[in-house]
Amino acid sequence: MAPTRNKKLLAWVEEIQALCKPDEVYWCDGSQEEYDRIVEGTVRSGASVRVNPEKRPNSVLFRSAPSDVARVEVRTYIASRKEEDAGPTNNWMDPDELKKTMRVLYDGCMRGRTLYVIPFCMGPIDSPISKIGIEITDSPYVVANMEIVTRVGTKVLERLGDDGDFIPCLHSVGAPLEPGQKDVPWPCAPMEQKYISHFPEENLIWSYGSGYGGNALLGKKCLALRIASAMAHREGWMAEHMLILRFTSPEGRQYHIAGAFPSACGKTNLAMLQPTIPGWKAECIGDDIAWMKIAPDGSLRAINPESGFFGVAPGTSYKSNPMAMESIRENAIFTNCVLTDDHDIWWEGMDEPCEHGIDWKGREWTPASGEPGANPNARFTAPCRQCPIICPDWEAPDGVPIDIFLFGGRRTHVVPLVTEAFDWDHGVYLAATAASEKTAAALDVKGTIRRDPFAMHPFCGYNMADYWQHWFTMSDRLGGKAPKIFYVNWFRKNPDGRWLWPGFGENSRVLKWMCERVDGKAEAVDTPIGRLPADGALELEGLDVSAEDWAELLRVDVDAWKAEIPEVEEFMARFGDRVPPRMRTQMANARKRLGL
Ligand code: OXD
Ligand code: MN
Repeated sequence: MAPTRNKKLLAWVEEIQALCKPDEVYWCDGSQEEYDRIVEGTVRSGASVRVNPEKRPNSVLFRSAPSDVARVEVRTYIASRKEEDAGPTNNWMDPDELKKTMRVLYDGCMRGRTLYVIPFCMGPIDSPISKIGIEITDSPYVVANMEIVTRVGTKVLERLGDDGDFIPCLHSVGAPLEPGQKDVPWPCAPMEQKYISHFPEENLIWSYGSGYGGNALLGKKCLALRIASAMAHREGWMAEHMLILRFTSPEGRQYHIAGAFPSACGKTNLAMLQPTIPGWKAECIGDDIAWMKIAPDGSLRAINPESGFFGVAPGTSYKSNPMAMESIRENAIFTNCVLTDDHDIWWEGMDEPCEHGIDWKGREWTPASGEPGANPNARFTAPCRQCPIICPDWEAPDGVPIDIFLFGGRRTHVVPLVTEAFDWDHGVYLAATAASEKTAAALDVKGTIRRDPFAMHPFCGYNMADYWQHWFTMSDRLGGKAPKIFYVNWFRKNPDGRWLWPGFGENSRVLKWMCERVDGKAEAVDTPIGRLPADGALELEGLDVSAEDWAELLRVDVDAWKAEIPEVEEFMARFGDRVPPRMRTQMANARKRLGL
């Protein structure tokens, strides 16, 4: 019996059941008993292996099919009625055409499998900012992950009630089983049958053919960013690809920082920062997504819509991110990591080397194997509550007030350690022209530098130029309560290829300067690209950065900036006359300041 009387939900489940023809239907209640049972089922079927419970209680490792290891941007669609509403950064298809194609694929696609109904809430159950989604999937891996990264089950159906609305999210791995056919550990469909489809005008998600991460855990990138960004545009709020952290001064003044960085720029590390400057404290609220609304007092308040981390594993260590390492000591799901001889997990960049194990493809592995043991986009999934520095207010229904927006990317040259925007509109220009060197989180990104406006290039569910206008409009509504905007680059190198900035916990020094700027306390100097810390304004005491390296970190190479202008303008030209007039003003100002 279905545990709801919600008519829209009952009708949708019935429709999808008739289309996908599963062997059975199971409604998730979100209990621990259910999670344990579903995970145990994957162990018994051979889809996962249990990690040594003495080392990491209640944790498992999955190995995906080698072709299904990351988000597939070429197969991701924004199916708005008009192509120009999707804009040049999205793949577009006519919604009717796309549905026609996908209905053929969905027909009978769950034969031999269970259809799971996952009621989930993005954001705290009692938050007015939260939204409810229902994911239908035939993947127990998806169920287990969704039960960590979102709030799932009976409590969600209770909030939904008999008439409440939800965002339908349909997912299938696209691998029906014939009677008697044995399943493979990681079922999925070939690349040309994968579709990650969004219908922003109907708040609808259809995903087919991939079982991995953002392609399959539909609450995350699909709902909380692509669909939510379009809803936020219509409804006057913000859905951003941002970490949220609380930074508290020795005097107890709290600052809340929301930061957008493309994949593979250390966003999770920054979200779990351990400050090196005496007396300052950092607490994590979220590591990937922020939903923000203007509160009755005029401040911009943010929640983390997720309840778990789905972090990139390689490179995560007690040195780079001790709080993430502490978060994955138990109750974790690992994907595409190495299984060590004592049945623990391992990946490249972990503190201790691994001499021998089973690699992510299930083969015997040693460091001499010539290939990484873990896939570069291997992941850990763990509940936020297990993070030792999770903020006590991380589930506050009204969110936290944002003081600072941070943007950045991975740039080995040109971009200084930190730049403060002259004002909001200049900040929007900096964020819109953000760029980063390439990432392993997406399979199909070409070239080494990619413009990634607001770190939303893969995640904005409508025309990116309209999204910029939305940012301008939000500032008009926020007025004097608008957060200050900064741009950072932790990754600058000297001409010999040596990192100039130690990064990690030392980034707290940069955050402190920003907080002091918010309070009008620290000095800055104007340059053609924005405001940079004045001599001595950013605390360097106890840090081993030579005067020469410091000068290089803040050097504004006007010629290099000039050289980037044509490419920036070419990028903007892709949006044609949708580019907001205020962005054009910023482009003209940028030229003028550089003497062009
Ligand atoms: C992610 C991404 O997985 O941004 O968070 O790719
Ligand atoms: Mn992300």
